[in-house]
Amino acid sequence: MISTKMQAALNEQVNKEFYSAYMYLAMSAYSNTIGLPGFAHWMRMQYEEETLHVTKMYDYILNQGGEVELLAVEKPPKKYGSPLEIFKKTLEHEQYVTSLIHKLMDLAVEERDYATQTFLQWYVTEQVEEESNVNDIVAPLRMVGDDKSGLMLIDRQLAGRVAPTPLPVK
Ligand code: OFO
Repeated sequence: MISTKMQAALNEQVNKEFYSAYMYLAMSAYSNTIGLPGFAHWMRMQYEEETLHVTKMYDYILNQGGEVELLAVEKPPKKYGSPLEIFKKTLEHEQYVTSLIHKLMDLAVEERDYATQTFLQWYVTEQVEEESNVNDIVAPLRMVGDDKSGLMLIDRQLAGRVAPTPLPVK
C-alpha cells in the first residue's frame, strides 16, 4: 500500500519518464534530420529504455493497490543544436531526472515507506548508469570539436547501441 501523496508523486514521475521518452524520440528525429544516423539510433534506443522506466513505475503503482493517472505529456523541443549540444542537453536532462528520483526517495524515507524505498533504489542505480553513459559520449564529442571525420567515427559507434532488455511485466 502507498499513501495518496506517494501515489501522486509516482504518477508525476511516470509523466516525467514519458517526457524523457518523448524528448529522446524528438532528439532521434532531429539527429536524422542533421544527417547523423548513429546518433538517431542511440536516441531511439534511449527512447525504448525510457518507456521501460515508465511501465516499471506504472506496474508498481498498480501492484501497491494504487491508481494510475496518466497526465498530459509536455511537447519536447524540435531542435537541439550541434552534436555536442544534443548530448550536453541529454546530460542536463538526466541530472534533472536524478534529482527527481532523489526527491521521491526523500518522500519515501519521510513516510517510512520501506517498499517504495526498495523499489526506488533500482532507479537510483539506473540514474548513475544513465549519467555515466552520457558522460562517456560528451567527453569524445568535446575532443573532436568540429572535426567531421571524428564526428563520423562517433556516429558509427553510437549506431552499435543494442536495444534494452525488456523488463518483466508484474
Ligand atoms: Fe528514465 O532515466 Fe532517463 O530520463
